[in-house]
Amino acid sequence: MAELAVDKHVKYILAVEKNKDSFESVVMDHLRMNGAYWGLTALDLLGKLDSVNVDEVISWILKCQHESGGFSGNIGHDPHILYTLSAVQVLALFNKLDVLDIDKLDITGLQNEDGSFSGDMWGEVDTRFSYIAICCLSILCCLDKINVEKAVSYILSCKNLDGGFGCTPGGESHAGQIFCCVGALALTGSLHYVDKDLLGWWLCERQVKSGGLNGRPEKLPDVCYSWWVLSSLIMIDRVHWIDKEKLVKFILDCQDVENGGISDRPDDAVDVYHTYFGVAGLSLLNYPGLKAIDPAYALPVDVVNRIFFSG
Ligand code: BD6
Ligand code: ZN
Repeated sequence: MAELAVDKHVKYILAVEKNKDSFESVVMDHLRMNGAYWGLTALDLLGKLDSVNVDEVISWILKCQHESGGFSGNIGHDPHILYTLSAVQVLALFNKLDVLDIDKLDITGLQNEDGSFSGDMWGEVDTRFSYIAICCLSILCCLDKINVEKAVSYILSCKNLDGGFGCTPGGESHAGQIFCCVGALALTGSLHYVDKDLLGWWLCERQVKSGGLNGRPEKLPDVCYSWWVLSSLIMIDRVHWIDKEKLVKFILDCQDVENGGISDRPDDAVDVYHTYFGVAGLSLLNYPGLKAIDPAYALPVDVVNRIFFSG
């Protein structure tokens, strides 16, 4: 079987970060905060975070913070909770959480009466935003700033008869949304509300013949679902229900072994998003030489331990 082309992937990630005129950089421009999280976390899992200029990254992140407290995807764009989590995660990677003014973040103000969360002041609701709020506040050790009980009960109202979760109550089950709901329940100590066998069954049915995982029935497999599905299976303790070896092979088959990077499926164009989720998936599968990643925080385990055990 092919091996993970570690050095090529490191080179690829560092090149995308530098080359702001590439097709990929232009397309991802408004998502740059997420791009920073994907690229930098992948580098850390690969053991190469030290090739990055920390001060440059931190000062750019702070320039993306708005008066309101939220972060935007890049300098000059509008703030949204989607980017606040990526900013907090990158600061955690570099052990720089102390540059944040927690009271200014204003995540509390995004919680609605029914316990749900809006993504910004315009109000769209999505269980992704519940996960993001809970994950940010948990990293910053201030979950008490929101109504956790109501947040949990809203997430449970998005649970479907097939065991999965959707975006809002009644919304179709989707692996990405399931990660958000299961992750939020894990971070609040509420996993006992999940029917683990029923959900585990739905999740392990996502594995197709090639070994890859899809995000919903009838869809093509995609490397990024290795993360959304596998992390959820680990959190509910049912990861032994999938064929791990075949999934490792599928992810490795999606590498560009010449120029580095990982694509959504074999022979497609690579991007940083799928490179990160491919590496993160392999980390969850205990691929040799990679740092371990925490399935609920989506951060390296040593980073999570540093947050909670060494102040
Ligand atoms: C997110 C998910 C969970 C928790 C917090 C989150 N914050 C933001 C997100 C979604 C975000 C992400 O994964 N951040 O780490 N996703 C994206 O930024 C992607 C970017 C993208 C666009 C086009 C091609 C490849 C990547 N995005 C906006 C998406 O819609 C991708 C698109 C895609 C990837 N592969 C096939 N299509 N889909 C996606 O992120 O699906 C996972 C998902 C969906 C809904 C809820 C949770 C996760
Ligand atoms: Zn994908």
